[in-house]
Amino acid sequence: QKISIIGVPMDLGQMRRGVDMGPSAVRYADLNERLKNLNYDVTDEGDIKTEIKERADLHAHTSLKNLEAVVKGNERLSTKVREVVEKGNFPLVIGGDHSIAIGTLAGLGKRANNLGVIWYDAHGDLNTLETSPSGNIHGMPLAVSLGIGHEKLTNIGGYMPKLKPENVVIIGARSLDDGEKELIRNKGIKVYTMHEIDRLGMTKVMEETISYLKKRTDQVHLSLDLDGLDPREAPGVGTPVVGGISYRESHLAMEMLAEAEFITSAEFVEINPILDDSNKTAEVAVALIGSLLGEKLL
Ligand code: DIR
Ligand code: MN
Ligand code: MN
Ligand code: MN
Repeated sequence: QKISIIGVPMDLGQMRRGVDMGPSAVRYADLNERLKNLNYDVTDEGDIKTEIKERADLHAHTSLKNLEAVVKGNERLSTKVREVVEKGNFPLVIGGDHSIAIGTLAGLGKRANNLGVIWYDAHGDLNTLETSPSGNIHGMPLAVSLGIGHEKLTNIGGYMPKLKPENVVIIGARSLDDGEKELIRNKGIKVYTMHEIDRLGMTKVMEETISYLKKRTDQVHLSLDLDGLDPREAPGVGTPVVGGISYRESHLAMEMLAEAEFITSAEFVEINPILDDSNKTAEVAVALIGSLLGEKLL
């Protein structure tokens, strides 16, 4: 099978610098090599152009920070993802902050009848301009993909919505804003918070997630925010939250997804080498990508 790596050096969806270096950090951690050893035919598509860093435009008539630049970068990403899917390759998107999920899902959704998503994250990313405590678009991509939010964001790729709420499973949540909790209840979105992960164990969480999505979707995208993991093991993220998913649990989750053979695209986001301990977080990302794509211990 063919894999296309797409780097997205986007850092305008949040306020901390350095996450634009995520794609380089992951390449430096030997992503390509790792995938070639698994006998994939790998194409590195390079990086999507993102705007020159003029942060938090003071002139914007909106408190959605860097809206125009985030929209432009995501339009380009959406086009690239669609091209990659059309040539039959598996898109592997490397961020960059989580606002890039808007473009990834826009590119994927056009081709799928019933796109499913696993949102592996400490956060819900279900904010809107009205509910956001920060105005940071990286806290909004899941809401946007459901068609909820500023129309410049929801219309990226020229259609909306990209996703149905019943086709989403959130795993690892432990920092949800009030408006996000309300949206989860109103839309009936399936969520495994850290509480359920502790109670049921990751094995059961993944078994349930896989059978839930297999029943109702024809393609499944994994959107993995490295802050879903515990900051002890993935320290290079902009918004760490204690009490997260362990490296071992994450590794198991990826292996179970590989066994289920139903992931059709993936993205790994929020890797910030400036906040990292050496290049640990990028290395964790590459190890998880390896497992997700079929690496075995024996
Ligand atoms: C917070 C943080 N809920 C916000 N979100 C983050 O700004 O909307 N998402 N960090 O990954
Ligand atoms: Mn996120
Ligand atoms: Mn997060
Ligand atoms: Mn393992």
